[in-house]
Amino acid sequence: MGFSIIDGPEIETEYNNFTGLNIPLEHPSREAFDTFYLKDYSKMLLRSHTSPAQVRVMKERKPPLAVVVPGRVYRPDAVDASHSFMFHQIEGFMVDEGIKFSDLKGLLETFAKAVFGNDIKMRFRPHFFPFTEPSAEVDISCIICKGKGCSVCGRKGWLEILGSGLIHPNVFKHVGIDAKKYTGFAFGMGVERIAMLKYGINDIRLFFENDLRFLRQF
Ligand code: 2NL
Repeated sequence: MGFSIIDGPEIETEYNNFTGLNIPLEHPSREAFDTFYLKDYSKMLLRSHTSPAQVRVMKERKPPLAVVVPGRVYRPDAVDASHSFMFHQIEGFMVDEGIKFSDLKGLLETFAKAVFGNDIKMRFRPHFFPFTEPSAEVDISCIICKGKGCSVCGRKGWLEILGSGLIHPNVFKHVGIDAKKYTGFAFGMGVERIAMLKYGINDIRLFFENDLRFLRQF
């Protein structure tokens, strides 16, 4: 689809991880409880999402832009079957004149059908992210019960696969892109979560235990 694949550093500034993304100073995700800081409340941290790499790209390059950023992210969560202190995200964004929500919708539907099959349904659910407005979470019809309701989807018939939205004008201001001229969309997803849904993996720790029998079965 013409997206450039870009890397960013895993050690980031507080500015790129939070402030540039319109995440307010009092936001709970900034606390040491939810983010690994290198020294006590220093300005450097382990990125808690891949978005700071997108902030870097927007500062360095001019629109039109179409970029995806895969990579490791870190959060001080207690490890269990669905949480790990390190996991992977893929985020993407597109910025140009006249980018619309329907562009995002078409892209994500193509993605969801390529990964989960042509017969899935997709829905957008209104949500809040500080860095997008409007924001939406995206669900697909449950791949196990086809939407009827089962234990995998918690009887809802839908599975959340990612978050998305139109880039907030305050983010454009921080990176020096003219929000009157340009619009854009962005989306982000957890790589392990997508793989766990697609392949029916019930424990995230399997990805990181280095047992090659686990990886070789795919
Ligand atoms: C989720 C949600 C999202 C973005 C990531 C983004 C990046 C920039 C500006 C605006 Cl630089 N947005 N990224 C937007 C919406 C959702 O991720 O649940 N990820 C696992």
